[in-house]
Amino acid sequence: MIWIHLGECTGCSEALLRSMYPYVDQLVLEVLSVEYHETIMAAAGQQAEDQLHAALKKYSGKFICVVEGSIATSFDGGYGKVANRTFLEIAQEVVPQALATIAIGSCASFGGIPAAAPNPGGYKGVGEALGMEGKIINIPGCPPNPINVVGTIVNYLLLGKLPAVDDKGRPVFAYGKTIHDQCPRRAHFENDEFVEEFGSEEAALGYCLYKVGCRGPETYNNCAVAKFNDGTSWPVEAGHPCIGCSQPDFWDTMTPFYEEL
Ligand code: FSX
Ligand code: SF4
Ligand code: F3S
Repeated sequence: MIWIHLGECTGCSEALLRSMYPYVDQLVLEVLSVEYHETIMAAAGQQAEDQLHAALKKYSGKFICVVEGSIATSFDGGYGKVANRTFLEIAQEVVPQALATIAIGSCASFGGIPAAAPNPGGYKGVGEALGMEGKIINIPGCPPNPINVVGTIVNYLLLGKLPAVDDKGRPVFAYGKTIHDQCPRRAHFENDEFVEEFGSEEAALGYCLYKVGCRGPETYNNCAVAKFNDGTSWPVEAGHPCIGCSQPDFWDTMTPFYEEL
């Protein structure tokens, strides 16, 4: 695996470090050969650059590429660089050589926060920026659930193929249903039992968060059943509305937060 970082916050990598089934140490030490990952590799500077190019030479056509972050396309890609090369140049070099490419996070999938209006850098998701839409698997979420990333990779390792995807390139096993359709607060929605103010009695009773801005009805993701951090919790369980972090055009179409759509 070669993992490249472009325009993002590294939350996707942070999420992956909390992977379980398998835990990240097993994943990195026993399951995958991680040839390049800026956050967790020991190398830095020229040594890191040399490692990327050595790995590309050795594994061209045989590696899984994971891209974290979106790509600046305005001003010849001038809004984002690593080692004096633009994100666009780096992605154009690495992605076409991969056996399969996984766009991890909403940034890599659809542009995400770097692409929020007015988007001076012209940030785009990887598929769109490279003209490779439909050839890249998208695992959106800001950050995505590591279960969905690992599930996609393990599916490939076990079955030799990527999982079935929808028309936005998202694996159906994870993004086939809305948050709303899997939400434990759904009965409150149907019964007109809503939280209208945080800290209220209705909030303590676990009523539906629609009126304080929940985007669960238009967000496709499996947070309600997969949960985060070893199944500990997820936004709505913690009392916070879903902000639609995995949808295309998150951030612009989901803000202002905390207001009913
Ligand atoms: Fe951050 Fe990843 Fe959000 Fe983006 O996650 S958690 S800004 S989807 O690319 O690092
Ligand atoms: Fe739907 Fe959100 Fe209400 Fe859950 S809290 S039932 S996802 S609107
Ligand atoms: Fe994101 Fe909503 Fe899940 S905000 S983490 S898609 S509950």
